[in-house]
Amino acid sequence: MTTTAPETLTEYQLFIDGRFVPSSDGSTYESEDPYTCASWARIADGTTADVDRAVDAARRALSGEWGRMPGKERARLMRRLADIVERESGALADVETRDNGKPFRDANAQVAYVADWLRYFAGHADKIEGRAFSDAHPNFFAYTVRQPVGVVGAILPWNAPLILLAFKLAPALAAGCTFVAKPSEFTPASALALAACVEEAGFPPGVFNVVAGSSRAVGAHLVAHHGVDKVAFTGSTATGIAVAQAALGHLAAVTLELGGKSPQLVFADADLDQATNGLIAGVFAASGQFCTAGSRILVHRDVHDELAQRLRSRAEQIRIGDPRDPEIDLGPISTGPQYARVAELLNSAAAEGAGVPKSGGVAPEVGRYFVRPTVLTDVTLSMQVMREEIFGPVVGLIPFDTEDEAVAMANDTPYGLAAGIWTRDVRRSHRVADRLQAGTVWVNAYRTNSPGVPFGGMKASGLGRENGQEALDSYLETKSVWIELADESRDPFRIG
Ligand code: TXE
Repeated sequence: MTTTAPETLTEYQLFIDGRFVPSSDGSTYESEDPYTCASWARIADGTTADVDRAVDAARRALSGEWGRMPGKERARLMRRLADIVERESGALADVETRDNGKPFRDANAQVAYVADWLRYFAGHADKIEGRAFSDAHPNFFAYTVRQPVGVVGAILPWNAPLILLAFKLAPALAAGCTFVAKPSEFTPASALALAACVEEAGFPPGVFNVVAGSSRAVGAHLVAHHGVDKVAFTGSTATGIAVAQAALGHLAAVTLELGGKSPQLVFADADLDQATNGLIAGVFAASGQFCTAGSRILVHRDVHDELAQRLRSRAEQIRIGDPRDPEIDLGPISTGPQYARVAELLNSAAAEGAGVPKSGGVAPEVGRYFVRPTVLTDVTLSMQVMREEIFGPVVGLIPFDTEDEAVAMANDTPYGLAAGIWTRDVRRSHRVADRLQAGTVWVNAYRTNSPGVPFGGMKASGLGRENGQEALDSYLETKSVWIELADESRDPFRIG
């Protein structure tokens, strides 16, 4: 990463056991602003010893004040944190924009989501209930209690650092868990900025810890740590598999939110104005760097040419540049390696015969990591760009003739994260939604989320769900308690 004059850098320390601390060996690294391509922050460079300290603190918090705290008190702290996040939203969004290159107006909306997620799950914290079984067995009464799964190790990506942290943190706190976050080495700052809000909210020490680190060994140590009871991961499928294997090595629970190659199906009867707008949101927002990006547009042959033309002319109007400028729609690609990956996929598309418009492709004249929104035509499902996750503002259109063909093409991918259907026919929308292999299906919409609606992937897109009741359940263990009601002794050699 490039270096600027050290005095201009903002300093961030690790947050362990309720205190901001340097890394155990005193080392630091610099985080790059992908718009200026210069370092803007100096980050304490966490080590495996820091992970050990954080996990120890989280374990102590579980058996201390936090572990004994009633749900309504946890809820109160979570609501206080939501208020502080809201008060600090401008500053938090600014950090996200600097570290990630996300346009400020999108970053600001995502920080507002963090407060929403905390408040939604705060409402669950005092409603965690078991069941009673008066007739489970003669002369027995049985009941279940739901207890926090324990210490959560959260591995976070760089594309939406704060909101993807909130997807994990909010249900974990509601359940009574403690938390060690390992942000992406590319975007460590916002989790550390959030830690200042957690400190001010008054959570007991050790409930929330952040260990940033430039080495991937830090995350690997956290997920393999025997003091971690659950691993919550968002990232690539390949890393997700390695993370799950390490977690299962000590039988920690795992949720994985992984990559995608989501289809958007546009039928001939769709409202093309609405569809164009939704398709743009579904693949070009955040420069296409979100897991549900709808990068495969499957369109009925009758409207293929018209839709391609509309998308290209709308794409040309998208304003790219300084993400701090409120007039800008798209900032840079967030990291150097990711920019190289998008550029490589664009080259492969051209080499395989795809139609790449002159208005698309990389944009070095705007900045080193810029890619213009690019609508590819003449693509096939076998091309690399149509099979692999791009994570950039690039989309391809493929025509279909029948509903069956559209569904078959949509499902012809190892992934199963999301899909979009554009049609005015309500019967078709239900029929197709039912047949798509995807954890989320949007109809005449795309890229909406709510803390109450489960989110996650089928197939190579993940394991388990974030958000909603399913998320809360994944941070709880169920314990069954049996009580003998009869006074007499039983035959000890016969199952009772
Ligand atoms: O992801 P990784 P990267 C996809 C996207 C992108 C690709 C690579 O296609 O091009 O992944 O991005 C930590 N044990 N997505 O390299 O490797 C790492 O430090 C424990 C999709 O950033 O998955 C980081 O914090 N942790 C995605 C996190 O895992 C490990 C979001 C993600 O890194 C580790 C981001 C290990 N062995 C990228 N190795 C989505 N689902 O939205 C790395 N990490």
